[in-house]
Amino acid sequence: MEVLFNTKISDEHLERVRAGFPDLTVHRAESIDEAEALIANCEVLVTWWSNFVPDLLQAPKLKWVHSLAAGVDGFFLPPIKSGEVLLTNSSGIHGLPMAEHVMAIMLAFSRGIFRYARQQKERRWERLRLSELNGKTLGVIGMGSIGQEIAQHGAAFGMRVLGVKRNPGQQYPGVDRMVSMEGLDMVLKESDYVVLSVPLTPETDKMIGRRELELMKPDSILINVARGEVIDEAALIEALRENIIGGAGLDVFETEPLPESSPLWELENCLITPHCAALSPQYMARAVDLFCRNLEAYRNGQPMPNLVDPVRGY
Ligand code: OXD
Repeated sequence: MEVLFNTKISDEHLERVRAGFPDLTVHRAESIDEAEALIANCEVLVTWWSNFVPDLLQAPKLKWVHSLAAGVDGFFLPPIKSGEVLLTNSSGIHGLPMAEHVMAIMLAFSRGIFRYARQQKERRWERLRLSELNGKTLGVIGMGSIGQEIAQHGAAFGMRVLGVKRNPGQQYPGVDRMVSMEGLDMVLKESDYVVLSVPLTPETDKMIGRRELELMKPDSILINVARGEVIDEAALIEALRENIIGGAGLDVFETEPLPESSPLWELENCLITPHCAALSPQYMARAVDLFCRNLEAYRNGQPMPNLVDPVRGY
């Protein structure tokens, strides 16, 4: 059986896969041309959503695509939708760095850090009105493994945590109240910080528009570490300009890289990071371990822990 990693990956990480599965042939293709030259005999393709090339799905022996990212929007082409080619994701390894990233954004707003960074550039000594996260309400929209970690981090800072999930049957550590999508409006109204950690699906596409922004408190902060399309970006730009909400911390955008012409760059109440919330020096080691767990299950004919449901979309 042949496996193709279509990504930049170190020898050390590839060796981990080879050592665990010595009878496999494991290829590395750093460019699309290399991937196209190697895919014909491969049963498994490991890749990113950002550089995924749909043509590779036509490879005659391909049975399984593994995404190194958590979000798999963009992968739902006919062979995957029909279940002919299986799809797995890397959900489960993003929680810690992303929760720290969200905490950093919340603290940057509550403690004025990013405004102070601007003042420092201007050699300006001016005290800003600051606040505490302690006692504030954090609404986490999307309670998968990322949302759960964000909720626990928020709770550790003394925040009251509200969680929104499609099927909210379960209780999660640190969450004061779980609600279904029907409770979204209530969460938007009550939260001081709203964090989006949902997968992008037809249901979540533009789930935050003008109406939802108007429900939020005028000093609340909206944080998006999901996908840009979850927010109607034009409506958000307007809301930030009109101070309908207090600010936004955005790691993801409708178009990435965020075009230089985007008005978001200029807005004083907007903090921008370049889709990096999940980055960590441990990322690839964790991703390779997770892939190996799925590979083990695949080879033993057992259910793969990260199998994506092509109908549900995550
Ligand atoms: C992901 C991401 O989906 O980092 O993994 O955005």
